[in-house]
Amino acid sequence: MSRKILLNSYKSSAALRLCSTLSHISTNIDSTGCAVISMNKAPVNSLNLEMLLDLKKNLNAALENKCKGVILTSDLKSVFSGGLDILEMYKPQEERLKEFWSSLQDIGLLLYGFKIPVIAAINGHSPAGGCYLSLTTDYRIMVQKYSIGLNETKLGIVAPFWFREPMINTIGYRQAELALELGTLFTTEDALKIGLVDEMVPDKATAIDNAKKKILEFSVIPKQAFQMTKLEMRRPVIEKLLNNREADLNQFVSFCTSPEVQKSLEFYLETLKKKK
Ligand code: CO8
Repeated sequence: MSRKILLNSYKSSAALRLCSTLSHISTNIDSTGCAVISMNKAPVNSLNLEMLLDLKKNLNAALENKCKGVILTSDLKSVFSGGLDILEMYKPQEERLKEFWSSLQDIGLLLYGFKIPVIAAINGHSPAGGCYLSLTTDYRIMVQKYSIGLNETKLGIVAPFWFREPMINTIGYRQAELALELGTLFTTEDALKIGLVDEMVPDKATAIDNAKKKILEFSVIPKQAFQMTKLEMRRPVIEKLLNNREADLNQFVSFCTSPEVQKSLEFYLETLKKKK
């Protein structure tokens, strides 16, 4: 089967659907130029290597199609993303583990410095890597009654600096320190109170509608002014990661493959299974 992404300009038709036949991610570009990128990998949109590569392709396609902005959301009923696929980190094969982390770094760099506005329409639970994805966006709209946060410590693992620093930039140092140490998962209501999300809405349709309105609001700002401001605000994290990619990768691999971390991941996976 071929993995094809259509790359026509959205202006040539009222709406355009970009998808790859094997992909769990699809993009719909509406007639106003808003690209809705939807993750659809049951049961929890866990981010494995293939999912990260697909996400990168869809994000780049939105840029190539000269979209006004991107809305990142989920097609699943109650989960935005369950974060990194724990099975990528549990009993890993080293080469794949490296490729996996390197692809995550790519996504982090691409999204945090993305040239057009990105809005997260968080229509379900969003722990760990799911929360991180939303932290890289410009604006977060979350449906009520779900949970969000960097809960890595609860798994016995540590969020890298390029997860932590966007969290600090979003909710401030003290709140981030406490939340990271405790691995807090906030309800939508509490996330709104501390500024982890910008809006709380009753359902996904409202989240998408409001996200489109926000993109239109951004689109009246001259492009260069938007891009330079965003880049200047985010440059310290982006440059730190660019300058430390290799060290960060090596640190991740040695941490992840340590017996203590493997034991913690095994225990956490068992806990998830026992929930049923
Ligand atoms: N990876 C792989 N499998 C997962 C994950 C995941 N992240 N999350 C859930 N699953 C699996 C479950 O084990 C279960 O599998 P099975 O059907 O075989 O029993 C299936 O998905 C469904 O899970 P639930 O029944 O729990 O689904 P619910 O809809 O009830 O709940 C939740 C959805 C809220 C997302 C819940 O599954 C959950 O809390 N998952 C764990 C989320 C989490 O803690 N993720 C952290 C991943 S680590 C990360 O993202 C960042 C790490 C960065 C640093 C690394 C340094 C080493």
